[in-house]
Amino acid sequence: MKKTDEFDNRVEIQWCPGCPNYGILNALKGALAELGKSPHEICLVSGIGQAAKLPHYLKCNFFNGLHGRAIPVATGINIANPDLTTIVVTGDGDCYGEGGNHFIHAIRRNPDLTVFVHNNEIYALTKGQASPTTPLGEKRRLKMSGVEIPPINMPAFAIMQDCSFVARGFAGDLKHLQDIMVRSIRHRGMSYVDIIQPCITWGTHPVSWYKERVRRIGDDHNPEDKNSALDIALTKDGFIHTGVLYEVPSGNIFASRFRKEVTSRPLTGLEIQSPEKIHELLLKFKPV
Ligand SMILES: Cc1ncc(C[n+]2csc(CCOP(=O)(O)OP(=O)(O)O)c2C)c(N)n1
Ligand SMILES: [Mg+2]
Repeated sequence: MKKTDEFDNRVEIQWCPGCPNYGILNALKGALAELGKSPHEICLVSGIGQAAKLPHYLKCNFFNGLHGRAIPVATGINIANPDLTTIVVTGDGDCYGEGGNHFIHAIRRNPDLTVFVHNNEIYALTKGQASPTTPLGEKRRLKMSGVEIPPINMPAFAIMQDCSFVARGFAGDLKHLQDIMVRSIRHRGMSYVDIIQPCITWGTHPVSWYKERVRRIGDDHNPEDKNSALDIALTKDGFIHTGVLYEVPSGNIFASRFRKEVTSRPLTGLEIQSPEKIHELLLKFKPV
């Protein structure tokens, strides 16, 4: 059995045939296998959307919660059990729109999480409405005269706010994406990868349009150089630059600060004082 097969889940996939999300799923399986991880060591967390369905298709622990709310749940999981590799899988709408507030403040808190954003520049699950990354002027059913406000550049924002790992990947360059995923999961502290994922049903451009414009960042870029990382993230030369934009050693992790203030050990390391009381409590939730 191949190491990646360990992560196969026998669930019927609901994405459109040919969706680049399949490639992202395979890259993630490849990255986890490359890191030597087993399914029980991973916890995937997601909200709502096409991207957020990914945890259903991978065999490991997962929590699928409310729209935009994956990051706070994942932060709690990381505090309770820091031994789990906790990965948030989210979309541009879920993470930058509904969950934007959580994302911004997670960067400041610095939990030990990896956040993969499938950025298809629209709300795909709900049939193509404009999201925070839809280009200016783009006409949509609910934006008949075109989107009138500019898209958010979240990688640039994250670099500016000192998120210690910021990268951009492309679902049409899977080997490169897998390498980025491996590096981001290895990184201690909050790591964030914006993944260009052309939507073949509701998107503005076909995959070929992106293939012509995606450029890997050259080896001469030093990811510790914040100004140069910002320069690349802000460049408007018609190309989409992929690779690790910014990577610096992470500061204080949220879970360790939390433990100093609240408890000396993670919840999974605490002894259960009265198991009978927990049993009593659980009985209250038993269906009648
Ligand atoms: C609180 C709330 N608001 C709105 C919705 C409807 N809704 C479901 S998915 C979605 C958009 C998802 O977009 P994105 O995160 O970009 O994922 P994609 O489907 O594009 O992968 C919306 C608006 C919802 N489920 N819950
Ligand atoms: Mg989307």
